[in-house]
Amino acid sequence: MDEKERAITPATDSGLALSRRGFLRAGAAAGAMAAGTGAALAEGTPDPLITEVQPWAQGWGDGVDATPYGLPIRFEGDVVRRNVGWLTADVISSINFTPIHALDGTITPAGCAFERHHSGAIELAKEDYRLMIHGLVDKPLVFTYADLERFPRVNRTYFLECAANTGMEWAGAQLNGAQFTHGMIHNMEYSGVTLRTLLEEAGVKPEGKWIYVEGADASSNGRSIPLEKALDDCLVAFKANGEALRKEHGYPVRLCVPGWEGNMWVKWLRRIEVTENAVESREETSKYTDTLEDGTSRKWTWVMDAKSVVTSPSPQAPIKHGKGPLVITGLAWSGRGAITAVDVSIDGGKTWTEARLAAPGQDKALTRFYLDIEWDGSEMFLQSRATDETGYVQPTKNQLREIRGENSVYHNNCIQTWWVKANGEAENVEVS
Ligand SMILES: Nc1nc2c(c(=O)[nH]1)N[C@H]1C(S)=C(S)[C@@H](COP(=O)(O)O)O[C@H]1N2
Ligand SMILES: [Mo]
Repeated sequence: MDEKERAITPATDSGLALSRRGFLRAGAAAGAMAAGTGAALAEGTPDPLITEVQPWAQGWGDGVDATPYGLPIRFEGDVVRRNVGWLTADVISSINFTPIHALDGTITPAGCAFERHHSGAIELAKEDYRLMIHGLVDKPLVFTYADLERFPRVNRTYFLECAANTGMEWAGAQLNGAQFTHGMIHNMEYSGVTLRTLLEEAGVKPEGKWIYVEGADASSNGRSIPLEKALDDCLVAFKANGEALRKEHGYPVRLCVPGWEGNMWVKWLRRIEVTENAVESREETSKYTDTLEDGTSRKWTWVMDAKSVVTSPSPQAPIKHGKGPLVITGLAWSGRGAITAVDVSIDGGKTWTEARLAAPGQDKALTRFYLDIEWDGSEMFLQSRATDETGYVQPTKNQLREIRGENSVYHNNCIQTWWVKANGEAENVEVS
């Protein structure tokens, strides 16, 4: 038998191949074991997908040289970043959203992770990269990319959430999909050097109380960060999920400011100035402050409070299988530490059931939760509520409005409601 023949002949010598009758009986038994979720095969109606040799088993598949760097299979072409038309004033100063409704686990694939740029995504080669540390330091320094690679390295997984995530929902339920209401977030494993290591190399003078960080793009996106945070857990990162940062995520080097608003995670990081006071730049005065009911504004609201959302079922991920076993799943996170519990309600917050965390909550990283229920086929008002290690509990929309009014854009971490109808379709709604 030559190679080609072997590929198109079903195996008969493995002991695994069963006669057609034997196979059907085995199929029916397996169906019965799976708690009624699998369709048990009816006697006498063979499934051609099982009984017939399919086209993909009748010839060669692609060779190993067909895709030196892989993209998702075409059937998954829907799992992509999306814009909200009226939010994207133009493509240069724009935002797109992670398809969280279609992902599972906690790591966001870089290829579909949200992006926010103030002046477009720039192309900066490693050879052209310079990072300057100056200001109130003993020894001003400039690092090349190759220099950064020679400092002791760490790996840490953190979420980045834009402070504007869910910001369109203050006045009422607006955007129909978890991707649009909660998709300004990604969660990656970063490799890099701690900012502390680099600051210690330069030697911070006793008067130094803040750092001012700036990117190499035209917007520069400058932000002031208290020295305490800079020395605590910030990273100067050059890899995400094992590979180089994508151009759009700040190649070759970005800053990670764990748990704090995404705006501070400066991309294409070029300059760190140690200062005595905050600079009060555009991004931390006219932007990224929260205007309250009385017209005054909250300032320095850096931390992203505990938050969660059911990703499925949700408007873009309706229930298609009718009543019976249903997996409810979602994401929870807190900028103040680890998630310790997530509760799920199917009746708009009247009663709650504790969900199962897929893995124990990690510090300032996304946590996946599941609640496995027997759905009776009636409508649900689906909510999730996160609790973090400080004991903080995610507020309802009304609780948040009582304190913050409705003038805010940023830092909306309220409980989200999906109205799941009897036909399985879901809609973004508010319950009072
Ligand atoms: N240099 C630079 N850094 C930047 C920005 C920018 O426009 N330029 N946008 C900021 C904002 S508002 C957010 S929310 C995050 C977005 O990071 P991402 O594109 O990896 O999602 O980057 C921040 N860092
Ligand atoms: Mo942002």
